[in-house]
Amino acid sequence: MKKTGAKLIIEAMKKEGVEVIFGYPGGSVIPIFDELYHEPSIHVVLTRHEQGAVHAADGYARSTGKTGVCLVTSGPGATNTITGLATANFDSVPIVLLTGQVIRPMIGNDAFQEADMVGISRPVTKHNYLVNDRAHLGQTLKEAFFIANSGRPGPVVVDLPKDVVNEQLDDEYPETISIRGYNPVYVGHAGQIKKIAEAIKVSKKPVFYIGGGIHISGASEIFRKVVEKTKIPTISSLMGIGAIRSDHPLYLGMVGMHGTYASNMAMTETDLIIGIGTRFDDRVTGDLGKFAPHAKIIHIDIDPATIARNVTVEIPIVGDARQVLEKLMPLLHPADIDEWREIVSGWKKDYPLPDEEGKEIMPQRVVKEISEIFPEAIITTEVGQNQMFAALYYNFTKPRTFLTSGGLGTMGYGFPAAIGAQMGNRNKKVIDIAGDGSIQMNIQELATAVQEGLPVIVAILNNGYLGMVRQWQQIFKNSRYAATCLMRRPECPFHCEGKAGSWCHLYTVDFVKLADAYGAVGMRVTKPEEIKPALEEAGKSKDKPVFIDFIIARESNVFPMVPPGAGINEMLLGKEK
Ligand SMILES: Cc1ncc(C[n+]2csc(CCOP(=O)(O)OP(=O)(O)O)c2C)c(N)n1
Repeated sequence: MKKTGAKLIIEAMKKEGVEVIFGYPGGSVIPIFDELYHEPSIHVVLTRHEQGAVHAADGYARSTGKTGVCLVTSGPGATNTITGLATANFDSVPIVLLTGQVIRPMIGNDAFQEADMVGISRPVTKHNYLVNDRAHLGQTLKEAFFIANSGRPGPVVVDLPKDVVNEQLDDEYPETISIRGYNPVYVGHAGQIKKIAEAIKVSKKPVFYIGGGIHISGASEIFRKVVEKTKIPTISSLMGIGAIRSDHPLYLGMVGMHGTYASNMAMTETDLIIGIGTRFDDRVTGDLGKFAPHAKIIHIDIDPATIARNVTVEIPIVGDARQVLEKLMPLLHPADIDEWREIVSGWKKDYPLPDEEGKEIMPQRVVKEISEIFPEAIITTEVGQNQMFAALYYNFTKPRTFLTSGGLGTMGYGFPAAIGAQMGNRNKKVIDIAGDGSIQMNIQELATAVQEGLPVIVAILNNGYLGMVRQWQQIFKNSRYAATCLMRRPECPFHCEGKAGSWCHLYTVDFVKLADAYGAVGMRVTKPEEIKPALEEAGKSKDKPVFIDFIIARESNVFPMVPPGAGINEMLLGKEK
């Protein structure tokens, strides 16, 4: 029987197991939304901005491992997704984005709401398609889902001209596919895997260094067994957080620009790095010339293009982290490294994370209380100090519970991602740890969360500044706070030098009223002793988002901090060290 392209798209969604689509309609996708109107098995979440839709699909995908799906219109709808695509691409998140396109005869004619989505999205997607033949639609969708969530996952765009969507054809969604030239390698080379075990045997100071690939491949369980067996100290990138319990005795914490003292020192002193599912990003390595000077590097990754891109690797292994670790496990023995373990434990004990207390609310304390009251929450973050405080001070115990924009560093990610995560995990607590700058980037999604009845908590660490940039200005620009004060008014002195004065308007967006205006719950917390009761109260909400506006110390900083261009062992440790 003949069916429209739109009908085939819905058939594809059902066969791919899609339960939720995040989207925003427009003229060129009306026929697809119309089909969804008739399809009760797929829930459509109407976000308030296309960027919100992609981040929500991203949060859904990161927290569940399933593919996030988005549907937006042509032109501005499509271009509004670019930041979300780039965010997902950097962090290897599977998303299928369907974009409307003008009818085929109009393509290239500057038609109303036309944008060359394939051209624009190419550098920020794993793959993209323009479907210019109705007969190719099913095959293309099948490929899109396969590519998005296989190998190194990533976002795939399918651009759909409206006439293709409307055209009728007698076809079915294909059951199988094969894509020429696309054959991700999952099983690592057995000989190379044996070499890992041999390298560990002779190493005196080995470390595991793990990244987001551990979550993606579902390797955290086997990885923990490997750690228990070998007793090798473990370091993670921002993306690897949660793969092993934050309070595990062998876990040294996050490495890099805001890494812990123990991780940064261990990475500098180690003689063997076993890197798994990680990119050796510049935020991790600091000055490459000073990075891990004594180390032999083993690099396991599913993406051959990632291996040895930034560092010199002696044992490269292309493969899926879980499969490689499963093969490695029987070859391993407890590492004979008592002395090394003592050294790293000493660093851990002697240089704990700074813990500031005072009359004002300290952000570290807010995150720690969140961790105590909601020990198994899914935490999303925005970008800035809030992100680093969350990474460092929340006690993560499970994989896929820390959702953060690592590679692109996208402000405005956390709140829509929390919405997506809550859609995929209705029984879990989802908390966005936010800055007062970032939260305003996608604050309109409050309406989405209210409409969907999602009890997401947004903990705003409100310092009245674009805090992370201000921290850099304080340290490297002699406290010249150019364009980072969110309270600045025309009557402020031209050079305020960062010193609060009589002219200071202690202005803040009234997040409480704003939450109220949207139909959510708003609270303001100004004293340390109010933190806990407020969080407990917020935890009681069952069907409404809660904004908690924590008015924190204006100039608190994240330490340790590695200055740009320095080696990661050359950390600034904060005031007291
Ligand atoms: C979309 C976007 N624009 C700009 C930046 C640069 N940036 C990084 S951190 C930061 C400050 C964030 O301020 P806020 O959200 O208030 O968080 P805080 O650092 O105070 O916790 C800025 C502007 C970014 N990462 N993303």
